[in-house]
Amino acid sequence: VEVEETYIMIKPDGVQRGLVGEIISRFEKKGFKLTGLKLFQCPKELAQEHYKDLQSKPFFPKLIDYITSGPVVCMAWEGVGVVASARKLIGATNPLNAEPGTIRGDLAVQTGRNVVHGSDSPENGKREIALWFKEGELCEWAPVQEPWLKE
Ligand code: DAT
Ligand code: MG
Repeated sequence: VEVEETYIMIKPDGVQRGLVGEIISRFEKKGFKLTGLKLFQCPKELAQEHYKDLQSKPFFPKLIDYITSGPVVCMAWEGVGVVASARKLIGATNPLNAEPGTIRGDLAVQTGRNVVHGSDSPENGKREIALWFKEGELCEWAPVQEPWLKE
């Protein structure tokens, strides 16, 4: 498994419900490296581009309304196997099917209010980080804990 990047986003319900710290801390505690972070009001066009694979779905308009209904927290995280690991920490798309211990399993009940997004492949991780962050908004840095996380 390689060092990867993933795009994690706390959706407007997560921000409104005061879950920002709780959600960020789960990725921090796991041992991944935060390389980008901002609070952001997403324009409709960006939401549509982000979810373009779902364009033809009946729920697409509602999804775009939801994602643009308030500020989101945009994050880039880096680490060994971070893409799949973050998806596990997040849990199933429908929070009612998400295992306890996962973010959606612990903190959400409906698919249309599932509090957090995570990229589904390393390619999409790169694509989404490039979509949501401008150059200069990402930081390359060496956490002091690194030798205690990697053999
Ligand atoms: P995930 O967010 O787990 O990667 P996805 O990429 O299939 O799931 O869908 C993106 C978002 O679209 C999802 O978080 C919530 C919404 N969505 C997906 N399937 C839905 C459905 N059947 N009804 C309503 N909203 C749905
Ligand atoms: Mg997805």
